Parts: sequence; structure tokens; C-alpha cells
Amino acid sequence: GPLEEVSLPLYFGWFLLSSIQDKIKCTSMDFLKTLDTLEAFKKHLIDFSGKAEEVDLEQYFQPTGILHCTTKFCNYGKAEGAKEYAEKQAVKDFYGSIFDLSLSALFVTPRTFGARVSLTEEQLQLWPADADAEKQAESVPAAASMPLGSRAHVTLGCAENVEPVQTGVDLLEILTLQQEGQQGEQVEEMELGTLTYYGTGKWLLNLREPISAPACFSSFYG
Ligand code: ACK
Repeated sequence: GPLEEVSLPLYFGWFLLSSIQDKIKCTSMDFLKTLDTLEAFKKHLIDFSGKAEEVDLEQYFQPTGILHCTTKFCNYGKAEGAKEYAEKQAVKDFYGSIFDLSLSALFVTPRTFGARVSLTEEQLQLWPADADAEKQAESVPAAASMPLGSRAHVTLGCAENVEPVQTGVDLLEILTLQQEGQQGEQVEEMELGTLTYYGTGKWLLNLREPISAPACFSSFYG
């Protein structure tokens, strides 16, 4: 019936608990503030503004709502594999459970600002198994050969007119460069970790201490 047709959510994912949301917002804003002042960043400003003019990164990225890590974008059932995912035993078993997500890096591109999530074996049970989950967001050809769960991230902000789906694409692009053996340019030892530049506006901060973020596995209907 019609009810069944709308019973699938917009997406499933881990929703960060509110206490940790505040902490992550503070940490990430501090990072943007620091990044903004680095000579190395200023040198590549053109990637962000099209001109060599200053950008205020804190203004540049708009918040995108509740912090979460999407596992499966279902689009109310219209996305490929949505129904299969919702019926997975692990999805049913873990629905409503609290997990500890490990945020292992922060990344910034001219389009998006996000945190990389390094999933455990248990958490990977909730990652869509359809092999092309990684390229669900498309447009990263090499992404198909990336380890399962590579795209896992928390979107922290998007540039004007950019959709949050872009954050996972940007992360995959950076990880693909790494996998292809690109070292990037290690530009700075920051308090939080090592900052690396991967060209064309792609910055990655590997966190010295991953941030442990309690999060509830659930779904969002909107
Ligand atoms: O930041 P995100 O992971 O990127 O969280 C939002 C959430 O679903 C609601 O829009 C993500 N999203 C949107 N479209 C897709 C897609 N085609 N593939 C994977 N994730 C998507 C978006």
C-alpha cells in the first residue's frame, strides 16, 4: 500500500550525540581558523576564491544540519538497493544502538569540509554491501577499487550551492590520490596533527588523536 512505499527513510546512518556535536563543532572551527592563517594555505587561495583574495573559511562553509555519518542513502526507497539494505539483519539488529565512531582526519576542499570516519569491522556490517556503495555518489571512477567504507565521513559544512553528497566524493578523491601513491605536500605539524596538501584545494589533517564520537544508528526521514 501507499504507506509501505513511504516507509523507507531518506537515509540510514549514525547520528552523533549532542554532547559530541558541540565538541566537534568547536574543534573544526578552530581548525578552519588556524588553516586560514597559514602561509601555505594563503599560497593556494586561488583554489578557493578564484582570486588570490582572502577567504574567511568559517563563513565560506555553511553548516548542513545534524552531524551524522550516512551509511545508506535510500531516498525514500527510490535509491538502488534501498529496500535490500533496510532488510539486512545487521540493520534491524543494530537499529537504535549506540556506537563509538572514530574520526581520524579532517579535510577541506573548495566545495566541502568533512571528517573522515574509520569504521571498525562491526560497524562495516552496517555499510551497504552492494559493491558500488562507494560510488553511489558517482563521479570518482577509481573509487570502485577502494576498501569498503572508504567514503565514510561526517559532513561539517558545504560551500554555497554545494550539496552534502559532495563531501564523500571529495574524501574519495583524496583517498584515491593516496592509494595511487601521491604523498601530497606535508605542509605543517599542527597541534591536532599533520596537515597535507594534495593539490587543487584539497587539504587533509590526519588527527594525532582520533576523535571518539558516540553516535546512534538510526534513520532520517526529513
Ligand atoms: O553529508 P552526507 O553524507 O551526504 O549526508 C547527506 C544525506 O545523504 C542527506 O542528503 C547524503 N547523500 C545524498 N545523496 C547521496 C547519494 N546519492 N549517495 C550517497 N549519499 C548521499 C548526503
